[in-house]
Amino acid sequence: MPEPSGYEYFKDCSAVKEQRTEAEQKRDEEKAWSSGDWFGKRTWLLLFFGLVVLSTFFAILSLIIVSVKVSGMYSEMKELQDKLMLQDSQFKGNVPEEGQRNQMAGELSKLKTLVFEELQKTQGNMTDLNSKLKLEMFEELQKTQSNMTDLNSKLKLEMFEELQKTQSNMTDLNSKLKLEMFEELQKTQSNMTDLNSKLKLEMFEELQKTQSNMTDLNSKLKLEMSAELQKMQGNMTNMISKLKLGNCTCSECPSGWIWFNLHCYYFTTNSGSWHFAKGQCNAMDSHLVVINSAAEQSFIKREGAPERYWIGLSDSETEKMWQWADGSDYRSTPKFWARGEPNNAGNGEDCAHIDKNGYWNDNGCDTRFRWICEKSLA
Ligand code: MMA
Ligand code: CA
Repeated sequence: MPEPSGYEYFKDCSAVKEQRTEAEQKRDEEKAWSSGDWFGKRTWLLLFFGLVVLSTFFAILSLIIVSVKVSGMYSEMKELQDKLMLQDSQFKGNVPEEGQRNQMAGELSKLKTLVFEELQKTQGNMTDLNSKLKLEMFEELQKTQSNMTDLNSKLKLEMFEELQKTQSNMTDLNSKLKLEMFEELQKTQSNMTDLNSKLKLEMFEELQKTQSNMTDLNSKLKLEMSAELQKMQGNMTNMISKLKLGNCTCSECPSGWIWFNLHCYYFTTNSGSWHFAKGQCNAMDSHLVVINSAAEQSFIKREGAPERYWIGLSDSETEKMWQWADGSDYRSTPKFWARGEPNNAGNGEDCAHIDKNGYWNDNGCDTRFRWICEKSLA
């Protein structure tokens, strides 16, 4: 015979279970109840009933306590009401009569009067106190004032003394300062004097140096100028020689002759008559000087004074008809006669000469004078 499968085995077990008896089931339940399990039905029932009994007990207890308390309170209330009623009746019984009220009003007015009097007294006292206070304050003020005056006087005295001290100190200081300043000034003055002397010395030395330098410079300058002049003279000589025309020396005067404005003048040192002089000049290819301008007159005056010299002017042909030696027109040339000349003194003065003062005079033609010859370079 084959072995049954697992399923079939389990099927068989269920079947066995279904087959259990009711008696067996009852027995199991009883077992459960009696086995002491806390979660059994019986225990729960017992607990429920216990609780019901306890609550009922407490409810009744509370009711009793509350009723006792309420009855107490009620009796208290009653007592209070009685008291109030009693007080009310007493009060109603104490309302004063009219007489009593008048008496009370009288007492009240007396009280008022008393209070008023007391107030007046207090006011009087206050006034007195005030006066006293005023007096005391006044006295105190007077004292304070007197103290202040004393203090002021003391302070003034102290200040005066202090000022006197300060003044004396200042005077001392001033004197000291003056002394110091005087000393300082003296020192400064002495220093200044020294400096001045030094400065003077230095300046003197400097001046001497400058002077010596100037002297040197002057000498140098003179030397240079002399050299320059010599050069210039040489150049002039060359230029003059270049200007020579034929036999005539146009820009150069012969030795002993003086050059002026393109003319040469010869001032003699020997003397002779006017006619002798005229002849001498002609012999030297010249004529007695003829003055044609103020410049020429100045030149003659300058070179001739203070000697007397014959000039080329005479009126020997016709009296008062003055004629120049070279034929120049006497009327058109400037005249430089001395004051009061020509005077033809002694009726015998027909020849003119330069007098000592440089101005012209007519004189006797035989008088012996130096003479001036003139020739043109042109
Ligand atoms: C006076 C004066 C001239 C005159 C000379 C003659 C000195 O001057 O009268 O006019 O020509 O004498 O010597
Ligand atoms: Ca004269």
